[in-house]
Amino acid sequence: MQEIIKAIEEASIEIKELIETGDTGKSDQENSTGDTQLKLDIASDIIIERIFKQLPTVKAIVSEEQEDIINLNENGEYLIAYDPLDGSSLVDVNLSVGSIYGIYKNEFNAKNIVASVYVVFGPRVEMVVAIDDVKMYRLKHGKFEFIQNIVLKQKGNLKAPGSTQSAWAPHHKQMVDDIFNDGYRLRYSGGMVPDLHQILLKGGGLFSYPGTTDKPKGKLRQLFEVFPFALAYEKAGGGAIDGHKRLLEVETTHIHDTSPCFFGSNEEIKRVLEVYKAHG
Ligand code: AHM
Ligand code: MG
Repeated sequence: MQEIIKAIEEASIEIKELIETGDTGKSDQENSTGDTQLKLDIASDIIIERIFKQLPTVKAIVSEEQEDIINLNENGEYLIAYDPLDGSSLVDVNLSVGSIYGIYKNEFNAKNIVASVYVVFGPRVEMVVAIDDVKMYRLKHGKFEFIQNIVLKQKGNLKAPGSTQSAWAPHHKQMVDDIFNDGYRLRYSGGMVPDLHQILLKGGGLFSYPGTTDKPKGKLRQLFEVFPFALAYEKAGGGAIDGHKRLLEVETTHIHDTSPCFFGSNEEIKRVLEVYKAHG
């Protein structure tokens, strides 16, 4: 596992340089979800793939930006699913973005996730590693230095409600409107890495990306985005659900499957379960 984390550090230093100096324009390619890829998506994907290909411990990799799994070493122990540059369309307006890595054993599915790592590229570069607990590191003078453990409070005060409001189910809209009249502040940038990082570091709240009328299974991808953050939130002492059950119990039938998702501290997650239970 340590060599995978070292490889992610190495990739992140290159991706930081790419973000700072690269072209933010569109490429002429689409990914498997039909999104037009930016040149930055493709370039960061190439960096990560090149670095992981050097590790004997990696059995296979799969990127959000590619259609299929790439098999590497038959005797490797780990499978890695990654989103090379989540929120890449925010780079041109200079908002924070991130990379997300889910590290699995045996098969790419929730019950086999053993670790996750995300890297926030903002005014600072920070890396968060969830294994048994959640540890944050910061890039200083070319090296990642341990800063702190991350532990969520039981109840927070931030809300980050994703997707298009006009497509929300009425009970979801009611929940977002109602239950947070309790001093909650809106903190949604449209980049899940910085949005979820903020909730983790500021002690708690709720991030939601629900199923909607146009996308009943939401937008965020299970293997690359949802399961890695589900592990981080659970290991930080909070929760991660699809509205009804733990995200880490959700089945995956295809590598690019998506899932509605809610990440938060325990009080907020309890409230989502109550609201969604009452509405089937
Ligand atoms: P991407 O993988 O194409 O960058 O999209 C993922 C991003 C997440 O970071 C963010 O939470 C979400 O899309 C925002 O979507 P929306 O604008 O619908 O709220
Ligand atoms: Mg993404």
